[in-house]
Amino acid sequence: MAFKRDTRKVIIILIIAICLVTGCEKIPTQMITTESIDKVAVATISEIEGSGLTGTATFTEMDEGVHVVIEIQGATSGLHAIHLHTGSSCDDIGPHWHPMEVPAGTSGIPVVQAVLDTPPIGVGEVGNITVGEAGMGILEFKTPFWSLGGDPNTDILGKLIMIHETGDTFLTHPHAQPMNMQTDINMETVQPHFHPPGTPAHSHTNTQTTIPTILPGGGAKIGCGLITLKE
Ligand SMILES: [Cu+2]
Repeated sequence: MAFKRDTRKVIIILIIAICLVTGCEKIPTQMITTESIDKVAVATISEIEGSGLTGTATFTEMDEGVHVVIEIQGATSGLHAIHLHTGSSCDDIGPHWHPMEVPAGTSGIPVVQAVLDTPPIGVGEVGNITVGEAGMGILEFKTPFWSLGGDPNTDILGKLIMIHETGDTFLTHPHAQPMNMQTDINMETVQPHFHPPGTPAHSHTNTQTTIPTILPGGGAKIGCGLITLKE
């Protein structure tokens, strides 16, 4: 009998302990589920014409804008321009996304550098990503100029994220005009350089035959991904 009573005591203590533990677990679970969950969009970036580039982009909507992480692999080291295009798929890229109708020839800065007081040249002019020797690059920033499903002038859902073979100057809008290789090779030096007094006259023509590290528009397109809401 004494043994049975002891066993009962142990069982009751066990039940109380389990209830206590379960109860403790329930409190934080309920707190988490009542918190608002961030809206997240993603894009899987695939190569264009055998470039070998792959990557992912994640866009998390927060109170003050969208937090962005873009990761690419298999690219040449150096700068690569990133834009948002308006096409329906990576087979139908379309022009740069410029909902604000920025007048052609406007100077400015890309989205990565822009803050509320200093808006970007266009909401589709994202910025340059830096790729290291291993062919990998990460660009992380937060912007108040984008939303996930908000105002059409800020909504990045359904846009195409485009990676280019060189960096972009982001100096004038628009950059979307097509450039053939001959134009690229013979184009003027695109990075402004300082002329101290007494500098002898010299040509600004870029005569190099390799692809420059930075071009207006970023040269050929090498990677593309469609931005969609994460389920
Ligand atoms: Cu582009």
